[in-house]
This record gives sequence, C-alpha cells and structure tokens, in this order.
Amino acid sequence: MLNLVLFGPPGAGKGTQAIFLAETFNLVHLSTGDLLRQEIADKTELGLMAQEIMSKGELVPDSIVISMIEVKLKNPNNGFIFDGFPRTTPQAQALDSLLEKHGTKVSVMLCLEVAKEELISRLLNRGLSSGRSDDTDPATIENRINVYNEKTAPIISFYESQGKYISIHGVGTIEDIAVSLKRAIENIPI
Ligand code: B4P
Repeated sequence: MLNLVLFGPPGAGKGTQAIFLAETFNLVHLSTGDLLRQEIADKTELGLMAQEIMSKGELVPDSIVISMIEVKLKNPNNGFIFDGFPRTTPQAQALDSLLEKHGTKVSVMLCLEVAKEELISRLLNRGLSSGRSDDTDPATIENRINVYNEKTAPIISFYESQGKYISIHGVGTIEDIAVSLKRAIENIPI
C-alpha cells in the first residue's frame, strides 16, 4: 500500500496537489481540514467547537482529529493520502499506531516548501472567493503560520528520523509542482 503524508504550511498547496495525487495513484484522500469544514457545514456539536478554534487559526484538539481519521481508515484503494494530518507529534505517533493496526505504514512524507510572503498572498487570494474566515483576516493567517512553525514543523524531524522526509519546492505552476511530487513518489524504494 502507498500511504502519503502531504505536508507543508497553510497555503503550501496540500489540498490542491492531494486531489491530483489521489487520482494519479488511486488513493483515498483524507483531509482533516475538509472533514472539519463538513462538520461545521452540518452544524454538529463538533463543528460548532471546531469553527471557533479554526477561525482563530489555532489547531483543533488532537483527540478529535485522530478519532476522525480512525473511522476513515477503511476501503483504502491503493492506500491513503493524508492532507493536513498529522499536524502535531502526538498526531504523527497516533497515525503510525493506527496504520500498524491495519498492517501498513506511512510510505513517505512529502513537504511542500513555500516562503511566508507567498503563503500569505495565496491565502488572501483564496479568501476573496472561498468565504473561509481563516483566509480573510491577515492576523489569523499570521497566527496559522506561527502555529505551523511552533507545533507542526517539528514533525519534520519525526519523519526524518524514519528516513521518510522528502522536501519538494512548492513554488511554480501547479502542474510543475505536481510533476515534482509524482517523480518523488515514483522513486520511493519499495
Ligand atoms: P486546512 O484545510 O488543512 O487548510 P490549509 O492548510 O490552508 O490548506 P491547504 O494548505 O491545503 O491549502 P492549499 O495550499 O491547497 O486546515 C484549516 C484549519 O483546520 C487549520 O488551520 C486548523 O485549524 C484545522 N485543522 C485541519 N487539520 C487539522 C489537524 N490535523 N489538527 C488540528 N487542526 C486541524 O491552497 C491555498 C491556496 O493556494 C489556494 O487558493 C490554491 O489555489 C493556491 N495555490 C496552490 N498551489 C499554488 C501554486 N503552485 N501557485 C499559486 N497558488 C497556489
């Protein structure tokens, strides 16, 4: 099975590229951001709680996102693409345990590298049409990037120590970045 962790700061292109990779490699696309936004749209209790946290650019508690992923780990096609998950070291550890229970593991972590100014410009641009409150307020975007640097970026060393970290240049056309990701995946030793 091919299990990809697509990683990077907010606005790095995870959601954009995950759709392409899921189709190309026949993977189930699991985006914790999309799952949470669905809870918000459905006005569930979880959604109401998540909405407040997400609108501030903070992270939803680990236990909630881990449970959301746990129930989705079935019917894997060729494997999974995890988009926006894990975002903390406890989430990365939980993902390893969950996949182990299913007799599989993370194949590789692909990290999209994009400079801060470009991230801010992409997110503000998306905010013009998406209606996402976390994309319209510059202070919230700044906080999301700070939260990424403090809580999420340390996961890089978690995967690096397992020999699974691959850095991908995330600036350029969407098509060129897709080609770089595809090449990197095709070169993963089986
Ligand atoms: P996400 O939905 O994961 O939000 P994101 O990081 O902004 O999305 P992404 O990075 O995929 O967007 P993309 O670059 O594709 O999370 C939202 C919130 O949910 C988090 O802040 C957090 O509160 C919560 N959450 C989610 N998962 C969680 C977890 N595991 N634990 C705790 N909390 C969690 O797209 C950005 C824009 O750039 C788009 O407009 C796109 O068109 C554009 N773009 C993409 N590639 C480009 C390129 N090459 N050039 C120019 N523009 C490009």
